[in-house]
Amino acid sequence: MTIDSATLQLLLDTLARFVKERLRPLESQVGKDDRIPDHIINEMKELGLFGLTIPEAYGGLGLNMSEEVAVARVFGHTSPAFRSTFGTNVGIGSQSLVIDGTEEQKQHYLPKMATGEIIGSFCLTEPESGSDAASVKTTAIKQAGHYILNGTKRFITNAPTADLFTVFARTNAEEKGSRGVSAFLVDRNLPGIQLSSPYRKMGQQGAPVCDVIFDNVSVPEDKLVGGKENVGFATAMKVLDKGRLHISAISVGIAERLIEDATRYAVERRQFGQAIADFQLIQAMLADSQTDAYAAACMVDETARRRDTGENVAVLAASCKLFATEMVGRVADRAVQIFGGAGYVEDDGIERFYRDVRLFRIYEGTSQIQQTVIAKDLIKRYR
Ligand code: COS
Repeated sequence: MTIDSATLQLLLDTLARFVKERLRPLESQVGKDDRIPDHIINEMKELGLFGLTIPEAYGGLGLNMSEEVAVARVFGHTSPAFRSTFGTNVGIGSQSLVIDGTEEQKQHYLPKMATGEIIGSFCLTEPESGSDAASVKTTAIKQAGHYILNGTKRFITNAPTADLFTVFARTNAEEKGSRGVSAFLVDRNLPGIQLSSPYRKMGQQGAPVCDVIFDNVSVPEDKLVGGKENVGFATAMKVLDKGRLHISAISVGIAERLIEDATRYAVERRQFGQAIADFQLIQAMLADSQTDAYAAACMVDETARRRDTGENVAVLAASCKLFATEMVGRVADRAVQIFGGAGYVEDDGIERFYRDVRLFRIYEGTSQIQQTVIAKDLIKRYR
């Protein structure tokens, strides 16, 4: 859907107030406790955040890509763990279903995902299949109306709290590459599913990640996404195209937050008898950060707009993710530099953002994978 601009502005203002008044005061606590408080999760549910991108017909807000990136940017103004709480329902945990699910599958799961009653999670990565996503080894063997799943999925965001896993598994053992992979909707409570302990991570405390182990898990055949075997890899890629734009928008939001914090600090902090903001070497860091963030914002808005017109934006989304996530890494680094010693200790939270943003260059496709996607497309056009 497309909402009118006044309604969108109202939504963005409400969410900006929620971020400022409810989430920002909790950043340090969440960083220490590694947990988002339950009352905040309930407020997120009430605001409809779990259903932002789920179509209205299934109880969500049905935001289009331009609207989604605008919301993601607002959530970039606080710790990314808050966004991650509802992020899998909005993104990789629900979109396989939204994009390629059957009508029955959508009706069964999406309304509950939209309210946050069901948390979705995306199980693609494995111990031996990371960037080479087409090489998944988890198997799904058809047997009497069921698929028997065996394998391990690694570093799965929100798996500790998930009720539904979208699992990518090999249905064709003869085909080692992308053409033998299928997507399944796997309920958490099926026998044979085990979770590892949550990982202790460099950053993004409050966004739980663990491994999911499938040991002879019997999944009814009607849980095959779209009812079609061996097309799961394309589903995963379509989901990731969208996810990459979303992560790019968050990166823009975090860069804006860090520029705001660093500028305020530079204006207040005095050295050599004047505000450090008056030194041109500090100004250069602020100006470079502002320019970086603006460039990424333009890329994200333009790519989202083009996706909304129906254009295939796979390569543009890869460009956005490459630039925006590297950009926020540079901005976070400069923010630490401007804060100096105060940026290195935990009091002002700058070091926490520095650690948090590091993940953006890795998950949903590393910077090097984005470069590969972009270069492959470019070379194909000239060969
Ligand atoms: N949309 C739809 N289909 C796509 C697609 C996209 N964006 N990208 C690829 N495909 C299709 C291709 O058209 C091809 O289909 P055919 O076999 O019918 O021709 C198939 O998928 C295989 O594509 P390709 O040959 O490009 O696959 P590769 O094995 O070379 O891998 C990369 C492609 C490396 C880009 C992919 O494996 C990737 O994105 N890896 C990173 C994984 C990732 O992001 N992991 C994060 C986990 S989630 S946090």
